[in-house]
Amino acid sequence: FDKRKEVALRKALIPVKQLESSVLFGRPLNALAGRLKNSGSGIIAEHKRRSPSKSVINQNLNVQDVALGYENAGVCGMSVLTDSKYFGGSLDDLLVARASCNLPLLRKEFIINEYQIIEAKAYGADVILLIAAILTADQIKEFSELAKSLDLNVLLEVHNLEELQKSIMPSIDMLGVNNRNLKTFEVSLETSKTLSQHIPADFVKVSESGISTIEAIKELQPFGYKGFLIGENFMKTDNPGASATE
Ligand code: IGP
Repeated sequence: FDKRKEVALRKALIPVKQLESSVLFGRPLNALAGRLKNSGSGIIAEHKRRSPSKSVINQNLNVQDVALGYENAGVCGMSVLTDSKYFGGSLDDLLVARASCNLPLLRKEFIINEYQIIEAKAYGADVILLIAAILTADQIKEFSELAKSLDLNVLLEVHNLEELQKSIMPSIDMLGVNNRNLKTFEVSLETSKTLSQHIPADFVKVSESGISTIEAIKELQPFGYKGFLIGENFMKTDNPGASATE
């Protein structure tokens, strides 16, 4: 996993002290969890240029237009892929999104180190993603507690019962069920449906990936889902904001 090298290099370039001096570091949290709870549609719209499952989705858009479009569409939050290797994203994308809109922003990244959480705050994120499949329960606890201390929301992503059970802890705000199997790329909304009954009621439930219709959202709402993370379906169009408006 050369994410480790990437993070070490960035840390050598920009030490923690410097991140902490970012004007964005002391920014008050724009909480996504609260917005999802009180919303009818609960859409978290993603900026995603390409992916390992689909290769190119859209390379012709700029982050500012996408962020403004999503904000005008009235979505609850925006997710910004910052991984470059698999998704063609960057921390710069997060920064541009932050400068362009007032939506709660999720840093979509493979977080394996505390440094990336401090970075998320310094570059304007309100929420971090933690992926249970690549973390131990101890790491999830450590990372989510650090995020809380920085006034960040935590979205914890699971794909099966085992991952869910090791991850339930009070420092998690939102539980995301990824409908896409990250190994086979197979997508099924059934994953969200079957796991929902094992998620305690005090977590905001988010269904992630493979959602492309209003019908899918309506199908998932009775299972308690308040948030719907949608990328490709919006990003494959010329105007992602307009498609998020429906
Ligand atoms: C969005 P989709 O199928 O609407 O483009 O999916 C989002 O759920 C997906 O990008 C995602 C993801 C991730 C990407 C979910 N979990 C973890 C990278 C890493």
